[in-house]
Amino acid sequence: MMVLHIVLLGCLSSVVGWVLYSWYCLFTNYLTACRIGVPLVIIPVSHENPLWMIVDKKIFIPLFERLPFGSGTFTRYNWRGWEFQDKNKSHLEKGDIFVVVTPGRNWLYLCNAEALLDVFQRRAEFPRPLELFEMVNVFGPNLSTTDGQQWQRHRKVTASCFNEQNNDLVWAESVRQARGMLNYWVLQKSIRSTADDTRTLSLHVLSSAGFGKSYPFQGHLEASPTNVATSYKESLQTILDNCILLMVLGQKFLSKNWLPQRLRKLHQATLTFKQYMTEVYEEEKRWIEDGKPGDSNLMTSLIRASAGANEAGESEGNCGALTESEIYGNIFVFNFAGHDTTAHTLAFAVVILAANPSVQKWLSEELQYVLGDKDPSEWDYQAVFPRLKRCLAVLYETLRLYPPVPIAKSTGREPRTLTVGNKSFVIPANTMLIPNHVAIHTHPRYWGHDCLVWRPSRWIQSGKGTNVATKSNLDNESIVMPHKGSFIAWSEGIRNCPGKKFSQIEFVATMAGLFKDWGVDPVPEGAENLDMARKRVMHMAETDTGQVLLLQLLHPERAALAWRRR
Ligand code: HEM
Ligand SMILES: *[C@@H]1O[C@H](CO)[C@@H](O)[C@H](O)[C@H]1NC(C)=O
Ligand SMILES: *[C@@H]1O[C@H](CO)[C@@H](O)[C@H](O)[C@H]1NC(C)=O
Ligand SMILES: *[C@@H]1O[C@H](CO)[C@@H](O)[C@H](O)[C@H]1NC(C)=O
Ligand SMILES: CC(=O)N[C@H]1CO[C@H](CO)[C@@H](O)[C@@H]1O
Repeated sequence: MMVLHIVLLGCLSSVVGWVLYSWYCLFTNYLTACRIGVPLVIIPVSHENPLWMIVDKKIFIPLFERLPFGSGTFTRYNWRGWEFQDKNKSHLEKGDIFVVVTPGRNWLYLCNAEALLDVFQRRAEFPRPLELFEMVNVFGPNLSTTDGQQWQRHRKVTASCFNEQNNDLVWAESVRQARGMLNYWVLQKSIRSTADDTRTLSLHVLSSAGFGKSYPFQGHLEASPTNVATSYKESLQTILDNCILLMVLGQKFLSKNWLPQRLRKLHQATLTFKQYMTEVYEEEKRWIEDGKPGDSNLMTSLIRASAGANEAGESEGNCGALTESEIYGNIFVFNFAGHDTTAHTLAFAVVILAANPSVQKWLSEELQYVLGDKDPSEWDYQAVFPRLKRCLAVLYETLRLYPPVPIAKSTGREPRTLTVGNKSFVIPANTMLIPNHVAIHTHPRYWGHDCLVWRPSRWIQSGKGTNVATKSNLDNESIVMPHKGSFIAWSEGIRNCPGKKFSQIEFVATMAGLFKDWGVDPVPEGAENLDMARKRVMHMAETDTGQVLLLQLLHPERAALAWRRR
């Protein structure tokens, strides 16, 4: 009995100790934040607390929301991804800059185009907080987890991979995959696997343009576990789905064989994925050594550029090359950064288009005009891609309201001054600085009164003349670029997304493949008519969306879709 009491007492006192310590940290952070001179919001649990990350929105927040006094600061701000639900509200209430005080760090939210551009340009003063990206290091040091000089070396080599030859590959493969996906979709009366299938598409594009491995599209019901593509897809999927666990537990710990089945499966997935990359790497290297021309996929370019950097480095006396493990690291980052981002964006776009038939019509006008009766295999990247502006506008508009990638910066070790509007602020060291992309993408100052409406045509300028879509003024249309700094889905400045063009090409090619001759509608449920079904699907996109690792549809299978020929 005595022992039990002591154990209980021990547990209790450590919990009490932890709570007291949290409060103490919260209080000192509060004092620090007061000195900045901006509005404050105080929350009791840090956004970075790994245990909280696993349970916040899934369990606790809905529980608290149900309590009578429930809806307050805590339920509004104390979960990852609150920005999406909040839209422009907080910044319209509190101004362009405010701080969320947590027991961990202070989180400063920023929603001002000029100030954001300034932050993106001052890369050394506002570095990316590396801890958040530790997980990626499982596969070797990499672009995302390095900073300073290391990063420059990585970025130089990796930037050379995303070139026009590679873009050609991305285009051709995306068209092929999109046609494959369409062929699979049109055979079914009701498709619930839209998000799953766009994931397959994006994975296959990546594996082709990334490693030179091209697979035919495989629908949700066609996957077979023995297929190489499937095992690669599944291992990557498992890794991406369990990123947070992998980050919290670490690769070393996961290799213990007394762990539960699920964790051992995760470990197995990391091994399978690594093995797959090793095979591709060895194969590509042999090709290069044999002097075969090969194509310009990302892996080949990395190996080549790295060898090139090596020679150049030797003559200059510094070491510019990437090592083998660094190449793996970067390839994993490409997978990590390029897979779900485009997959989720495509899923959003298809579902939202299903709810907006007039936009589909508008798209197909352009597609018919530019592509005519040409066979998809003849669609030429150089000639066609720049002319598909409406397709690109759909991407921009989708990313505006549903930006998948959260961006985070920090002040690092020293306080920094930052000018927002006409006022200067001193931001203390070790403060998180969050460019609030959802807020700036929906701020009426930059986007007008219909800022919350999904309307791709806001991105198109139709030259002079009439608004009637005659042939001549389809050619005169161009993309209007918004106020600089008010659209940051790919981030901005020197550390923006190197896969920006890659994702644009993939998206536009997929739109072309899908919507030239076909259209999509939601399948009505029960007594619904088509119009009601469209409203329901749009409502789902607007409200049943949340941040898992990225922003995504939480239950895409709830929107059953059906394709029909125009
Ligand atoms: C719609 C699609 C995409 C969006 C919205 C997107 C967005 C972003 C954003 C916002 C960042 C910066 C994150 C930060 O600063 O914290 C980023 C980084 C990155 N993205 Fe993308 N991305 C997309 C697609 C891709 C694709 C297809 C690839 C590669 C094939 C890619 C590769 C990368 C890499 C390697 C980085 C890290 C760059 C660095 O650390 O310097 N992205 N992306
Ligand atoms: C954002 O701004 C618009 C336009 O001023 C407004 O109509 C809308 O309600 C705001 N959104 C939110 C979530 O407050
Ligand atoms: C801030 O600066 C702008 C132009 O630079 C000026 O029009 C405005 O009056 C200033 N606002 C304040 C509060 O000083
Ligand atoms: C389209 O552009 C061409 C040349 O730039 C111009 O001659 C023509 O008038 C424009 N048409 C319209 C409808 O704006
Ligand atoms: C977080 C981090 O920087 N991790 C590794 C990245 O790569 C360098 C070498 O390239 C390592 O020294 C870091 O530990």
